Amino acid sequence: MPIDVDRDDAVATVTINRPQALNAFDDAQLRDLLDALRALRDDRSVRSVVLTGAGDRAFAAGADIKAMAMMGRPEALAFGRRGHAVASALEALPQPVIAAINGFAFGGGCELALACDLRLASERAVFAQPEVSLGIPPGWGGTQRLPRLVGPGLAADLIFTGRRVAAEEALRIGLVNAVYPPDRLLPEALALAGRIAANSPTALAASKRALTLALAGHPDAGLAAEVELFADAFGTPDQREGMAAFVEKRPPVFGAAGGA
Ligand code: CO8
Repeated sequence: MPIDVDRDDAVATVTINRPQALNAFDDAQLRDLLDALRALRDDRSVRSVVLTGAGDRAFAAGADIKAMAMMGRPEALAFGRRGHAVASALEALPQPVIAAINGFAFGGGCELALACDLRLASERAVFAQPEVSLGIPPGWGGTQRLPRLVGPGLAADLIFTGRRVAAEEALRIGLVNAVYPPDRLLPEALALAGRIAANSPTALAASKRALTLALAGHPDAGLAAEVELFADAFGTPDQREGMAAFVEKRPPVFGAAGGA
């Protein structure tokens, strides 16, 4: 399958599985990923998600250049919009998403990683937005999400030069949260996903929504939404259980998303 989904208790692992093309995305692959994300969104038993690439060379080497080479404007617009839909679906998932970047994250591959909530990298990971070397600008959100993560100056450097960023630099500039030896990457990503999954799914979804809004538009709108989302949590079973457990010095036991 071009996209594999595995489950381990409350953690889902989504694997981009086209290693013969270094997991580059054609339209079919994008559609499959979108379908997989929609299914995860509606599965309240999934509490965190890990996104990674098959094989040991690539997370995703971008959009499929061989397919793009044949496209005119209408096809490129549809393909660009599909990439946007996938990135937005990652961002809009109620569950936190961890990108486990095991190799090349180029172009659209880097842009999908940027749409995840957390990024863990293998020591072998390499990042780039090389689109300008192909005669196109970034098209799956890189111009918007990269400056928010690393700052506008560094984003301009990476996008205007297309240069490669090794894992060590990616950590230094805040492009990734942590770097691990290749064989530790997936276990560490799954362990982090498991720790996140132990928390209240309702509170995670509200936090994620508010964090997303923090980077959209003027901070006032995000702050106004944050206070509403914060207040909405009060009186829910998860809020009562989380706070009662603290007071009673025991681990909390949360229900499914929605606080049921
Ligand atoms: N598309 C299609 N096929 C690819 C891609 C790709 N992006 N990347 C690698 N492949 C294929 C190669 O063609 C090769 O296939 P084959 O064996 O059939 O020739 C196979 O994967 C292995 O690749 P290499 O032999 O090139 O492996 P190397 O180790 O020599 O090099 C690199 C690895 C450096 C990653 C190299 O493959 C490379 O530079 N790939 C292209 C990376 C790139 O430029 N990505 C950005 C693409 S543009 C983009 O993502 C824009 C997104 C927004 C689109 C908006 C649309 C409007």
